[in-house]
Amino acid sequence: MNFYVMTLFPEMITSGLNVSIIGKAMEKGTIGIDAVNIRDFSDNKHNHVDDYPYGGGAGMVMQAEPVYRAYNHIKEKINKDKKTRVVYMTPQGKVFNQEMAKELAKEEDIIFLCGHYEGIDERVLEEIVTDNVSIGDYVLTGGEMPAMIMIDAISRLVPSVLHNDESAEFESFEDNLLEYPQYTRPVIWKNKKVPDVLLSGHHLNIEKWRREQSIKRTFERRPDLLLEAVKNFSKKDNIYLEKLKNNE
Ligand code: 6GU
Repeated sequence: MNFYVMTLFPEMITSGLNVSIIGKAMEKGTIGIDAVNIRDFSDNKHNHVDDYPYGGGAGMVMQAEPVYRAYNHIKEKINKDKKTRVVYMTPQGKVFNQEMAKELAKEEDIIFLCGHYEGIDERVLEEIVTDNVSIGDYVLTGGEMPAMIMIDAISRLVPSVLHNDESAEFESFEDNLLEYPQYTRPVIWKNKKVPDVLLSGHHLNIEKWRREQSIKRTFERRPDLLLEAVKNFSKKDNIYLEKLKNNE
């Protein structure tokens, strides 16, 4: 899978994603990340890519033409007869979540557009953008970190980016439940003991305990997720949730 990022700060993207699991996947060639500097496509001798907003107001607006040229440069490298998703990172977009990550992981190529200053000339957005995406209800100075977050979340769903034993199939949000707590050696740390059931070697009991811990965590920390989670609940799950609600 290939990610193309149109940005004024390409080194932010490449240095931020060149490590750990995503860095390994790039090394192996499982994923490719190409950060394209919009400034390289400026149409003036000063390499400016922004100008004052028509109608006045604070800040500068990124011009349409350099963005459009950067886009065409990328399109020339991609399979010509395929329509490619172009994701504009903006707080005015649909809020990114695991479901969207799964959907986008099916794509062969994705182009991200990162804005800075007060935004980008609306006309080029109308011309090229297929998806407006936000990463949450707060305002950032640019779309680079949001794009990196999306690339990370999408990449780990691409086959063979994760090892089998870190598989993304059974984990938080897959069934709208949070993960159960984890422990490793030593058995006692600061007078706190690892739960006995995890030392018992009784796999059915361990599975039951972990399932209940997931439900408990979600109930306590993200009750908003439970509305969806209960749709896949077993009879035992429901009985356990009732106990939690009754403070038993
Ligand atoms: Cl995608 N961009 C910016 N600039 N701020 C944001 C965002 C994106 N998502 C949340 N805040």
